[in-house]
Amino acid sequence: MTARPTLLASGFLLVLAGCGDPAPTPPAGGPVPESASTPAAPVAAVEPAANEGTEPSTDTACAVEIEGNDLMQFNRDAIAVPATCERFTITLRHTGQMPVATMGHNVVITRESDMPAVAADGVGAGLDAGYLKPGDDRILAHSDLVGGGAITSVTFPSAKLKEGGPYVFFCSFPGHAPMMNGRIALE
Ligand SMILES: [Cu+2]
Repeated sequence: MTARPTLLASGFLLVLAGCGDPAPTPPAGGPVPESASTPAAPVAAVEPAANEGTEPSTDTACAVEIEGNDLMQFNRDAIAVPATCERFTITLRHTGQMPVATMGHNVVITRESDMPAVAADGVGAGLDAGYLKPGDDRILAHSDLVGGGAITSVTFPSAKLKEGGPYVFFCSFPGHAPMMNGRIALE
């Protein structure tokens, strides 16, 4: 965190230095057009600073990471989506070791009232369909189904949670939804 102001400051100093050089040396001719482009430099400096966060996406306000394990558990029972986020990303990390066919996990978002039926239809859809019925419009968003050691993510418009809730996230692998679920809501 403290590195950002420092980098920004040093970038700003470089910009200042860049502005100073071409001005006293007009005979060069060539550098003058380049100096005209220097006002864009502060903008460019902002972008790397924003991406500079090498921290996991969990640090971002419009994203969250959730873990699923070999004990059929998520490590969260609620997800708050800031209303200021146009889009929201859920990253699912399967921290277990069991294969997708025996302990697969996904993250599926539906109305709370739709969860049992969507999960039941998912069982019928089978493993190859990620235990989700194709074209099921009750599914607002869902990730891939992954096995131990894998990571996947799903990004969706936050507006999907605006009306008609309460909403839940759950895993649609057969038998997992009753244990692996939680509330998800705009706040
Ligand atoms: Cu699961």
